Amino acid sequence: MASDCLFCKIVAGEIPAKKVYEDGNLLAFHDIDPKAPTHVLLLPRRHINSLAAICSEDAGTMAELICAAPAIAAQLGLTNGFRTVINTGPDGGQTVGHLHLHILGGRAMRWPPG
Ligand code: D5M
Repeated sequence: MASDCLFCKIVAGEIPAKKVYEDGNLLAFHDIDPKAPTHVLLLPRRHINSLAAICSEDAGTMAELICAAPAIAAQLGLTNGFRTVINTGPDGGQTVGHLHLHILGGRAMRWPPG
């Protein structure tokens, strides 16, 4: 756990979140500032700063993350599709330094993103 990490504090139960999925390695909860009717964040419990920080040892975790996303989207009723986003670094729009996958749905998404 990174002591100054918001999402590590959510993982530890120190900050509340509306959880939608959890297993031994992953946690998903509703985004506090949703950008779509459904907006969930899926993350590894273990602290990884960002996609730019992953290494080969994280391959299994990343596979679990990607595999869990469609199952969570289905659980949330996103039968007509969904958007997944990983913001990385300042120019990528990352504001919380704990790797997370956004799952957005419930409306048609536009392209390109802003
Ligand atoms: O996404 C970080 C996201 O984290 C952003 O959409 C808001 C969300 N957020 C921030 N604080 C909380 C809490 N406490 N609960 C739930 N969601 C939260 P990024 O890609 O880093 O910009």
